[in-house]
Amino acid sequence: MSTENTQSNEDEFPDLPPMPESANMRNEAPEAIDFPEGHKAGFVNIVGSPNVGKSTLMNRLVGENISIINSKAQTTRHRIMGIVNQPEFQIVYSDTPGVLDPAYKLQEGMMRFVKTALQDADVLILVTDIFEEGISHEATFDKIAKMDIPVFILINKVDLADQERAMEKAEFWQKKIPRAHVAPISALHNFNLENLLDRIVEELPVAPPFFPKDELTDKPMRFFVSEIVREKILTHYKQEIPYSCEVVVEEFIDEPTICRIRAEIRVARESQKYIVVGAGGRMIKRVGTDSRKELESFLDKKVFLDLYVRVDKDWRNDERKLKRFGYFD
Ligand SMILES: Nc1nc2c(ncn2[C@@H]2O[C@H](COP(=O)(O)OP(=O)(O)OP(=O)(O)O)[C@@H](O)[C@H]2O)c(=O)[nH]1
Ligand SMILES: [Mg+2]
Repeated sequence: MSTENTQSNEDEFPDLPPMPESANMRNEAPEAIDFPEGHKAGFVNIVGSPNVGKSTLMNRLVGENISIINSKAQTTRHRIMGIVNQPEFQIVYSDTPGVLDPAYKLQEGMMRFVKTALQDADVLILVTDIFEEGISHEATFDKIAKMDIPVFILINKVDLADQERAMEKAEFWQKKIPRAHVAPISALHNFNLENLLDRIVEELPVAPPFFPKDELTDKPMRFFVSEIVREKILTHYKQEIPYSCEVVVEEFIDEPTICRIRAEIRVARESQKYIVVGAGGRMIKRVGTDSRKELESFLDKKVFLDLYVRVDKDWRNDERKLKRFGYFD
């Protein structure tokens, strides 16, 4: 995606701060793209508590595995866009990190993504599940309740509840925001998602596309590579380890028949490095093998993965490092 802004009035307003990323994208109406009269387009942003199934839902709606999914909370750390293109509309979904009160700088960065997603949404999807009791994060909910854009409240994981509980939840949420479209769904089992697309398209504003019509996401290949490795870390380690790791792709060489990748797992402390490596390097080897297999299927070619573990002291609280990892502007 080009970041050049051809309509810039930089000369007139030389001191203006740079646009936030999402606002910038909105100025970028790609003029070369053909679209019919009455074309609809908009940002459909998905928010909700950790672990309720936001990423599972976005992947279903887009039809591709864009966001990593895991049974541990706080899997998603970034705002990740998944784009659905049809000749007559373009839906730009955004998956976001689960809403929480930040306890360290990394989480502050994560919550900034949620904040922007609440600001630039044309349509909002609030995901909850049948286990969430009441309203977990009042401040965020109050903001959503006051917004004057269409809101969908999707009660996920109804495959794990009886109908009565699902109905109770639906009534609870409908009372909280009477104008919202409330629906029980199962993102995992693709239940009750058929009509959702049509209803979302109905709510989209008439607008030109924001992205070229063949784009699927706003993120580069390296991002998905690091996310695949991070997902394996979430799967293989317990407790605080996944939350203390960041994956940095240091080298990505895409050759015709093989992809050569060098990635570093950054941990916050020396003791975590020992756990991640494991006795005789067993654990890191497992993570490497699983990552390589998935990368091969994702990239559709052979992958050579060189995986290192490095201590990057207290990176989670270091704003300069977090900037480099893409959590702050
Ligand atoms: N039974 C059931 N499990 C689901 C459903 N949707 C998601 N899950 C599971 O719930 C867990 C969390 O799913 P995610 O999609 O990662 O949830 P999330 O809201 O994106 O989580 P964070 O990124 O951590 O905030 C995973 O184990 C999913 O397989 C569903 O409809 N039914
Ligand atoms: Mg997620």
